[in-house]
Amino acid sequence: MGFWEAFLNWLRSLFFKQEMELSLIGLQNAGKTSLVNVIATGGFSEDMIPTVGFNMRKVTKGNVTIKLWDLGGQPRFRSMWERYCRAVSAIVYVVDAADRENMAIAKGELHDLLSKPSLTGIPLLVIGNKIDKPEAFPKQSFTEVMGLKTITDREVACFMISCKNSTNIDSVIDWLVKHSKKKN
Ligand SMILES: Nc1nc2c(ncn2[C@@H]2O[C@H](COP(=O)(O)OP(=O)(O)O)[C@@H](O)[C@H]2O)c(=O)[nH]1
Ligand SMILES: [Mg+2]
Repeated sequence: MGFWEAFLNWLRSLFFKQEMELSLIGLQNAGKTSLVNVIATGGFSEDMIPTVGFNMRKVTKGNVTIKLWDLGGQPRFRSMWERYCRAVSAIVYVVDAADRENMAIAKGELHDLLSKPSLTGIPLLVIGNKIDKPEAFPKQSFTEVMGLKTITDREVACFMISCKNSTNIDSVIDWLVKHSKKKN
């Protein structure tokens, strides 16, 4: 095992010791499942949460619970956003940074979600994924297109990553560790 992989594994082990519940959301195909796989590298258990018409999964490993679902095209289910995000330590929003066609939809869904009063103040991590693709937006344009500067009611971080190449996964895990409640 190289130094880099050993370092990532150390970060992963720190992360799964945290007591934490996260919401991991984004449009279909953004890379949410890939991100869970690259963070957890197996050893997690996965449950479907039976909610009619609403594809919601819950992944658990150690003390960490990740609630995952696909946003977009389901206005009927917006009333459930609050139920699934309230009281989480952080909201992680994944975007395909190379999918320029759907970026406006991704932006709209994010800003609708953040307008829910009960979610005010929950730290937000926005992830631009698939930066291995040549057409991916660079960070500055991504930040602008997603309107991240206009979000002022909470802490916002943004990382550009590639799940495929494991680029910047360490930054993501490090941010998550810093935003979990420490176990005493
Ligand atoms: N090129 C590239 N493809 C990716 C990356 N991450 C995910 N994908 C691909 O994008 C597709 C959707 O990924 P998935 O994790 O299923 O998205 P989800 O619907 O948000 O869970 C799959 O074909 C993945 O292999 C990445 O960093 N780079
Ligand atoms: Mg998925």
